[in-house]
Amino acid sequence: MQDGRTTLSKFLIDTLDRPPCTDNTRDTAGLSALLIDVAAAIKSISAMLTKGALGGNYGSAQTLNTHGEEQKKLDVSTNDIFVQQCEWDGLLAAMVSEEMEHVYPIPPEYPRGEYLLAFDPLDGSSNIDINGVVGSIFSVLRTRDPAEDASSEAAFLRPGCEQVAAGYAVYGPSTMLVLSVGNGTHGFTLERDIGNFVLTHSNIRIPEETGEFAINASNERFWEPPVRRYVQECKDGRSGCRARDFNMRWIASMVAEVHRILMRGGVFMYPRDSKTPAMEGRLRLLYEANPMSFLVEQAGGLAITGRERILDVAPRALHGRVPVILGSKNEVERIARYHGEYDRGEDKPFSSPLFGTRSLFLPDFTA
Ligand code: AFP
Repeated sequence: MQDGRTTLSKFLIDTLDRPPCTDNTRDTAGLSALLIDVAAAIKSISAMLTKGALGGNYGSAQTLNTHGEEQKKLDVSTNDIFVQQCEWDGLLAAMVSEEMEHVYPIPPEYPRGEYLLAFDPLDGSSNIDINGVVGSIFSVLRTRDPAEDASSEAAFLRPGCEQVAAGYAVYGPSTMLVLSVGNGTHGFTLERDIGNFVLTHSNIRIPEETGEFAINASNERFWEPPVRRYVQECKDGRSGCRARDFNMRWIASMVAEVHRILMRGGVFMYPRDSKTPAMEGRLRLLYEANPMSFLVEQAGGLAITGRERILDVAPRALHGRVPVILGSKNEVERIARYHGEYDRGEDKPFSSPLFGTRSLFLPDFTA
């Protein structure tokens, strides 16, 4: 498949609807059609966003979502676009969205399919009124068996490793769709003049090394020690134990942060913090952490909560949250190691009334 010439439809036909995929016990043609409907929703949202303030969509919807957060007008209208674009085609059994409290079963007037779609229709919506980068995130599961009540919460409460597809749209200077169906992570750029997504970034790979990290530093006093240790070492730069300088970013849009990491490496952290102890983390598992972790792992990166692989986490609620640390393999492994050392009490600086550092000899001893 050639960057710059392969459209999304051709990519999906070549990837899903021809051997070896069609050798699978279950047909994947429906998945291609579903992803094309999701892409159509993304094109509609992209067209709406480019109108900016002229579209009359800025500002608050004067409503709260299921999490008690104020909804922007675009949160509601982008959610409606996803629902209207995907509910009718007989491919879905149900949907879950950040903007809807309960599972949205496919209405009886439409045929039901075998897939489940979970999505955040507009991620980073606090950036809308400042014309910042925003995105949409989606995750696709298959119902386990036709007899399952797909409109139940239980149908969605599956670990992220069971996803059959995941992706995001990033609405930046260009609109891109980045997706995986389990054979690598691939990027498509919207060719507005013809309305096609064209393959421009095939087989994205995240560099294993990086000198860039992203975290909301205003929460520093609430972080756990292993996170504070890692960030402090990055800030110490070449004068500290890492012996090299780092750079920091924070865009307040997970899609923009993850896209940067897929393009040039880096680490994104929204760790557990004591700011709201009852919350496991800030980001939602089903339609933010899981799809992003799927894409990152398919691109050679890692995605953890700090103590376990995100894709192994068993969801307990539709809108449950998790800590998220993802990106370049070597840095995420280091952060995981710091959490392990902290949990085992091994990260305390060595102190003893009798001996120097970890050796028996005091530091000023020279042989
Ligand atoms: P909004 O969609 O409410 O703007 O939240 C965006 C987000 O879920 C994620 O995309 C960002 O990384 C994170 O929240 C930003 O959180 P802070 O507002 O605490 O920086």
